[in-house]
Amino acid sequence: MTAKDVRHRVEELRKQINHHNYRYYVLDAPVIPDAEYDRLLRELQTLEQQHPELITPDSPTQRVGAEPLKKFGAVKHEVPMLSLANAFSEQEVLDFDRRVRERLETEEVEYSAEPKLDGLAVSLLYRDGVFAQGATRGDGVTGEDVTQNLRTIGAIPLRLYGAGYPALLEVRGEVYLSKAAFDELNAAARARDEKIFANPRNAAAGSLRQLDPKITARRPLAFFCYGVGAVERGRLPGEHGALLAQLRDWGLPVAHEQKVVRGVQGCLNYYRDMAVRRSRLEYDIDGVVYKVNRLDQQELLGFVSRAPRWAVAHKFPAQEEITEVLGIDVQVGRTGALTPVARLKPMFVGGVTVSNATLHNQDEIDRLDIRVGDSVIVRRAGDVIPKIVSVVRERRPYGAKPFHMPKHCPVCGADVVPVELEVMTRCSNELRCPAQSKGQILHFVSRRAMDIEGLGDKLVEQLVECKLVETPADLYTLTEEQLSGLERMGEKSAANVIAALEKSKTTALARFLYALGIREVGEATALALAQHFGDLDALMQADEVTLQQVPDVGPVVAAHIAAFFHQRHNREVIKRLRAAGITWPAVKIARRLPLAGKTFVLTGTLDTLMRDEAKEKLQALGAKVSGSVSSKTNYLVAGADPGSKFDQARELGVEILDETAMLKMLRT
Ligand code: 5U1
Repeated sequence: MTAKDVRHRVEELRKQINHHNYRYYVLDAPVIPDAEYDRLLRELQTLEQQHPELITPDSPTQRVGAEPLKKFGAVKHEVPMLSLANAFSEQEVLDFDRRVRERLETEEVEYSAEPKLDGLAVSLLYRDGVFAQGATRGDGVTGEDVTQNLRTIGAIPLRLYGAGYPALLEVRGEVYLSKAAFDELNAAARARDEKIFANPRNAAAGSLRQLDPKITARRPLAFFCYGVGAVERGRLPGEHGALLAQLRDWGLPVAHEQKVVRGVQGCLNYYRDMAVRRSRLEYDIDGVVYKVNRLDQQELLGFVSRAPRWAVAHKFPAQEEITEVLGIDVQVGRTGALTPVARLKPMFVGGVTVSNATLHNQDEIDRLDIRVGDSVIVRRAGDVIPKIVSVVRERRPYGAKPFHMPKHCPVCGADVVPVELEVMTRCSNELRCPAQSKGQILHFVSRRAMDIEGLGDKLVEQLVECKLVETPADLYTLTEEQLSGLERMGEKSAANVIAALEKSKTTALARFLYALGIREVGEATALALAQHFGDLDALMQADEVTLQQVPDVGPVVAAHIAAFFHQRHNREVIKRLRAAGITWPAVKIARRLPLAGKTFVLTGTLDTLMRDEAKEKLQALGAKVSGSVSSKTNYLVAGADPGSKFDQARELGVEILDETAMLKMLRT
């Protein structure tokens, strides 16, 4: 190649790589596989190594390489980086909109609505389209020069894409870590026994503020822009939405969820929509931002003490709160598993009051080093169960001792044994531990199992404590006199319970199997077993190899089932239950499961079927029925007044059926 050829090839490669960066980071629509991209980058690196005179600072190869710093320099923001006023309720948003309309003397305002990312605000300065300097927000007037670290972030273009940008353009936005990147980072830290980050925001901030850019380069940071600061020699669109679209065209990623809405109702609808979508976004958000869309109106409104009058952050209820561990209880579950649970000083987090959080097992307690009296940070994201994420060590009270799981069952005092291959421990007293029999019985009577009404938590507790009931079979020996003699049991209630027990005797094989509480046998497996064997005796005699012929039954589940039926005690209980009159209609052995592999979700009120009936019908044909919509859902069956699942399904492009369509599908 001549020197001219090399120069042309280098330019061509840079153009191609920048184009693929744009497709990947901005449009989220890559057109070549990663391996092909890597090949282009390697070819460019090789040519630059052979011809160092061709290297330019905006070359895509020049992201990492700067030497570690002793400390960050200071950067003065020519246009101050403002903060945002917060609104914590719809009323506060209504007030914000009223103030805006009053000042502008207008009836309705158009807003740009955007997700508020939980990351780190930064400013990026482009001179003639080339990334020249990057800084943190700092105090809004002066920030830290993190140029070399920002260069390592793939989503930040080293050269703007396309043409027509101002000679000087300062872009503002947020550096963040996706939830998946955060989990990966923490998993790796855990594997190396290093300190883990409490949340993606801390991880992003910690990663960006590294003096050695090589460390930052190893962290999968991302970037979204949401506005501009200083602009010289160039014109920008007159509306915020159009401005973001222009920045996107210049290769700067903008959140895909950004949209222009009309009036305050448009804002509030956007908030509700984002609150639903939040848990499915790839990144954490702590609220949404509304900005007056017209820039001339923004100018009219101006600022008040470092915050613009034309924008507000509408925050979601706090997802993290600090509280105190009042105690650590150890609960014994239906299968005898011991679970430590932190009793917390109640606090409001993520929209609910939380007063306890599971600690899972001794490993988790050790990992967090959690002690009674500790102040802890509790996180409740979306509708996820609350979780203790870290301990505030500085606030640990003097003398707080490490917690160890008990060696004896806190309910019956029997020895605690480790569960093979798991970090869990179990009470060894399977047959006589009241916690286990109480749990077993509550499961047996539950709605999806034998569906025996009137046997609630308190009554079962009394029955077990008075030794009237030890196994589910004992339930069918109870008399009205025995029941009415118990606390808070009148004659009428006692008669109702006896009637409910009587009614439950006619059931279905699948329900009965589920009610037995065999480990790892949920409703779907119970149904598959019933359909495969057709009768209980055949199932009870099946060995592990035979059991594994049932769809979804693997070696572990097969071992649990075989072990359950092998136990004399269990066979005895089943014998007594059948002797008490429990029967089920013969099960037609399913040969064809036309809906096998299909996942359905049900929402709303169906016209003719109860939801449970619809579920049973679908499952009988091999379908899986799930409680929530995801990318794996094939069909959503929607009745009247569907909930948020309907919107989620629509967004994910899931096929939606009404009851008639579902029934037709069941028939054909
Ligand atoms: N999406 C978004 N986040 N955010 C943060 N827009 C946005 N705008 C901000 C901030 C601090 O400030 C400008 C309104 C000044």
